Order: sequence, then C-alpha cells, then structure tokens
Amino acid sequence: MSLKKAYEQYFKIGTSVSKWNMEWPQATRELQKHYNSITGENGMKPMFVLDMQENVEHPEKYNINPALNFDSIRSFLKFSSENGLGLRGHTLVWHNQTPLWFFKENYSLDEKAPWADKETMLARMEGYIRGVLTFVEKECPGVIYAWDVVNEAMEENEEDGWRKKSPWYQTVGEDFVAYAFRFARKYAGPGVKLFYNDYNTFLPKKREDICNLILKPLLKEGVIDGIGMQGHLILNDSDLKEFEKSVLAFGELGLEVQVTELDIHCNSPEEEAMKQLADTYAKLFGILVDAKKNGKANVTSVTFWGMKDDESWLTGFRKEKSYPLLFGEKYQEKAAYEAVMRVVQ
Ligand code: 9MR
Repeated sequence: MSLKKAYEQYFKIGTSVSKWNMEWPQATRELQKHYNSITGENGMKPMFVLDMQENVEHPEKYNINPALNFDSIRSFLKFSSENGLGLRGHTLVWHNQTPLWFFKENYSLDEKAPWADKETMLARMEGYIRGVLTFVEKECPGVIYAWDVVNEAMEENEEDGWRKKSPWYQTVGEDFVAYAFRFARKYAGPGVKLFYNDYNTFLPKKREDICNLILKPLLKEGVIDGIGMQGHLILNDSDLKEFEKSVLAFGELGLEVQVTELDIHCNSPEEEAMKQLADTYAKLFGILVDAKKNGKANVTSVTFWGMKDDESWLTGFRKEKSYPLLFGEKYQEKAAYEAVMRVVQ
C-alpha cells in the first residue's frame, strides 16, 4: 500500500521536493511509490527565475519586461513528467524570496534606491507571470495543475490584516493581489487552477480577513479557483477545531481546498511524542476526508512539506531538531504514517 493509493478516491497526496531529491534514486523511488503531486520547495520561486545579471546590467531593456531564466523550472517540469507526477507551481507573487532589486527603480542594487512606480511594477508583474506561464505551457502542457499565484499577503500577526511591509504592497497597494490573479488567468493554460496560499489560515481573524479581503473579491471576478492552507502546525498547540472551521468556511465559498505545506513541529523523537504526532495527523486527515466525503469542502490535494524528518526546514527555523513528518531518516514509516493510513483503511 502507499499513501497515494490509500487516498486515491479522496485527494492527491504530494510532497515538497528539493533539487537534490530529484537526483537521488532512493528519493525518486519513494516519490513514485507514495505521491502523485510534488511542489518545488524553493526552485520555482522568483529568486530562481529572475535573471539578475541581465536585468541589473540592462535595466533600460528589461524595465517593464524582466529577463527570466527557466533552467530551474525546467528541471521540475522534466522530473514531474518523466515520473507521472502532477506539479504545483509555487509561487508567482510573494514578498519573500523575490529579490529587492526587482522592486527598485532601474533594478538598482542599492537598498536605499527608490521603489519603482506602480505602473512599472504592474508591467513587471505582468511580464513575469506571462513569461513563466507561457513557458511552462509550451514546455510541458498540463503538468502544472495548480499555481500559488499569490503567497502570504496577509500579516503574520493575525490582528493586522494586509502585510503592509511587503514590497508588493508598498509599490502597488492592496490591489496587487487582484492584478496578479487577473494576469494569471489571462496567461494560464486551460484547466490550470489558481490558488491563494497562506499560513495559519486556521486563526479566526486571519480566516475572516482572507475570506473578506481576498477570496470573495476574487471569486466575484471569477479569477480564483482555490485556497492553499499551508498547514505548518505545532504539536499540542495548533487548534484542529479551528483548522476544521477554516476548511469548511473555504469549502462553503465553493473553492477548492488544498493543504499545501503540511508538517507538525515536534521536538522529540521519543515514542510518546511520536504517538501524539500520529494522533494529530490522524485527526487532521479525518477532518479532510470527512469534509470531502460529505461534500462539505472540495479538498483536492494534501502536500507534505518535506519527504523525511531530517530534511525538514523546521529544524533550522525552530532552532531545535524537529520530527514533523511521516517518514524518518531512512524513509522508514513512522507511527504517524500508520495512523494516516488507518484513517482510510
Ligand atoms: O522550505 C523553504 C525553505 O527551504 C526556505 O528557506 C524558506 C525561505 O522563506 O521557504 C521555505 O518554504 C516556505 C514556503 O515557500 C512558503 N510558506 C512557508 C514555507 C516555510 O518557510
């Protein structure tokens, strides 16, 4: 049995992958066995696609149509199509992992240089989205089934609404989100689903803000298909009742719901902690399966953020060793794996 087979009738099962994962035969075998979707953990973000040298050296030439380099994206497309995996595109418009010079007048490397004006930034945004979406459609049509068009436009602190420090917000204003989705709709291939993706989407105020400020206006324009609930949770801390409320609230809007970056931070590998982790995963998958089965939310994929514990970003981020996933260092199945399988068996 495997994850993707067990969940076949409910939703796709995915994982984030690094460029190294795609080069290791054992990782490839695991990917073929358990998953039918992958997300580039880093390699498809603007910092890997914007051609710094070209843009910075020839700003007059590229000022409103940035030079792009598709090598990294190409490797994900090739790997996905060779291994029969769907690919989630992550991500087009984000405040992070997009170089600061991209937002500056004449692509200046000087941190104190003025921002480019709104008109210029909208042209750059359209040029970027057009470039990426037309490339992937020409190179490997149909492989990318969903794009995180905008990532994390809401504030980290749930009280604050819009993430006002984002260079996108600074240069364009809050309608940067609507523009991004309009451009994505204009250039995306047929059937490609457009997502808004964010973390802590289970917090009540953040859920409300996302619904009112982002999802409803975009739905009205017909330019959005789904919401990505990242799902970076913390063991014994994140509230699964609230998580379920969000799944249902987003589902009720008629959007597809995808869990796009699932992991549950847990700082101990001891049996008791691993049992708690397993229980939490079982509850979470129970919520998702129930919502899908009973038509309460159209959950279409669930993606883990990492293939195995020792590769998780969380150890660096939390500054303590984390054991947040279903597989251990040698891809051995943990109690959490068994628990997730039991939900549907
Ligand atoms: O896992 C990614 C890590 O390797 C990068 O250093 C980090 C940089 O911000 O981004 C991580 O992935 C993030 C994802 O792209 C968006 N949501 C939050 C994820 C964890 O930070």
